[in-house]
Amino acid sequence: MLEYKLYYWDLPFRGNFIQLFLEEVGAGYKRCDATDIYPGRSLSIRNPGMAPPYLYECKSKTYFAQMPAILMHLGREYDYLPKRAEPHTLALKVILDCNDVLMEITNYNGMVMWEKSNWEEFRYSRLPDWMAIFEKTGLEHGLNGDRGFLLGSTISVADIATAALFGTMIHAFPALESDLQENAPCIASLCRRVEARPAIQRFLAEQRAALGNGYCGGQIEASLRKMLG
Ligand SMILES: N[C@@H](CCC(=O)N[C@@H](CS)C(=O)NCC(=O)O)C(=O)O
Repeated sequence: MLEYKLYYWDLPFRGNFIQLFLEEVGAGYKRCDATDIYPGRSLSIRNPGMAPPYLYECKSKTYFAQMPAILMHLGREYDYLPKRAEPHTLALKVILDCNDVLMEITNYNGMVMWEKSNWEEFRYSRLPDWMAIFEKTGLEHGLNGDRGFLLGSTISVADIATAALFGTMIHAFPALESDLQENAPCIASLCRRVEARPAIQRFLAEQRAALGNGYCGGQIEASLRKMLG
């Protein structure tokens, strides 16, 4: 049964946060091209949003935009949010952190292309700090090298988001795998475990066969590839 339509580009970048989640919970969904809504219809849909991803929920006949809002909505629908107030708030904080990292790695949505000097500042200063933030969050909630989740003993939307962020990033740019391993070894292991969950593994195998190591597309992806040689 069709429960959701996800409008996004044929790229993993922000869309995979939602797609990994929909795969994990076995929701009936289809991915539609972002151009079905964006930019022409963006303002005329119910709950308009500025840019893809958009999630259409069939049962409520409504749309949701903004990746973090979409994931929080799905997390609530499928009981993938911690119950206690602190980890519940942290789940949102983790998703917002992920979105900040996406913004930073694309140099603010490709506003300016990367140059060696600012790329190295990002790669060897900001990115390791981000990785360490995720690692410390996990360690504070019982994550270790081969078990546990980011916010406790059960999987939550924060684990899906973390794998969508760093798993996708190191698949697209294998040179960054050692950065993650060095700065956040438990997060590296968490990403591997989330990516090995059966439905997610099936989906990623298909997606990666089709898209190779495509990431965010456009000139900014080319600029990232130039930096990573
Ligand atoms: N804050 C938004 C960002 C949306 C966004 O930047 N979407 C990109 C693709 S990942 C896009 O197509 N942007 C076109 C635009 O901003 O006009 C979210 O988290 O969903």
